[in-house]
Amino acid sequence: MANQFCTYETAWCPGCGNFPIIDCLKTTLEELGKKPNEVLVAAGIGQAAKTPQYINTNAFCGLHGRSLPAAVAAKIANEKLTVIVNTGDGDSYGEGGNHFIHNIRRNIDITHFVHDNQIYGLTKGQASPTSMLGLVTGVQVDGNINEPLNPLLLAIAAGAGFVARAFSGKKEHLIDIMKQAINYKGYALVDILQPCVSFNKVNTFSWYNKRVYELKDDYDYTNKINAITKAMEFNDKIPIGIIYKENKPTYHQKNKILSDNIPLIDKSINKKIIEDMFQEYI
Ligand SMILES: Cc1ncc(C[n+]2csc(CCOP(=O)(O)OP(=O)(O)O)c2C)c(N)n1
Ligand code: SF4
Ligand SMILES: [Mg+2]
Repeated sequence: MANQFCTYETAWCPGCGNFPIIDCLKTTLEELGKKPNEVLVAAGIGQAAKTPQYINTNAFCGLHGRSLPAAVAAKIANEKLTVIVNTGDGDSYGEGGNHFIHNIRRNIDITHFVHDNQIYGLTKGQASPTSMLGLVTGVQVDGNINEPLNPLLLAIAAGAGFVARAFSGKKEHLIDIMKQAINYKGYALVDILQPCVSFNKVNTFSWYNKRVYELKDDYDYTNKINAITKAMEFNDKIPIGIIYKENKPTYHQKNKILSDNIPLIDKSINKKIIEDMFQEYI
């Protein structure tokens, strides 16, 4: 049976690491039994941020760095929607860095899949927040002079309840992590290592393949100190899997108006209160 999330022509380069991610996303949604109208895929601007245009769901592309505010607003308006952000490392951690930190604190029940190619792909190879020190590209000819950000460490420190890493070259594992992230009640971050075959000539499929290893069942992701140590492992070995998980109250559970399980869009409005308020300004 054809996947109801459909296949579209894309503007991505042949061999781009975005292809396995979108394939896995469609399989994940299908296998979770989601219907296209029950899902919103949101993004900002970038190569990864074109994802909403290539999948048959509700879609929103905002400004660069503004994927999370749009996604959060949609979830607050209609908690019945499965809200997924698919966007880049620059969009999430650079231009959107402020939103990243503060939406972790809110713990809204959305899923954040970061296509982390360690580069600004769309704009042809400038260093992103996760680019490695010294990375040379066509526009970064003397090498990146800034220390990379560790998004997993930052997310754990900011209080995220679900923090994971995956690799677009390991599809079965990625689908498993995507399912767990979407089913998690609260903000879930999955940093997905995604080669950009055109502009990042260092962090290639073979570079990641040599380094990534799957966390074993005996790894205790509920231990925050363990998780901090694991999150810092990004050298000759890179762990993939759930790095940290903890159940915490969601934004909807904490908020008096939203905690009754009635979506904001279905709540009745007392027009008299609004009319009286407008009268005060006339
Ligand atoms: C406020 C703002 N700054 C810069 C840009 C230019 N710009 C568009 S996409 C992009 C980089 C995107 O990188 P990333 O989010 O990592 O996505 P990728 O293309 O690598 O998938 C930049 C700098 C912009 N559109 N808006
Ligand atoms: S520039 Fe890089 S990230 Fe963008 S489509 Fe091409 S390979 Fe993919
Ligand atoms: Mg990028």
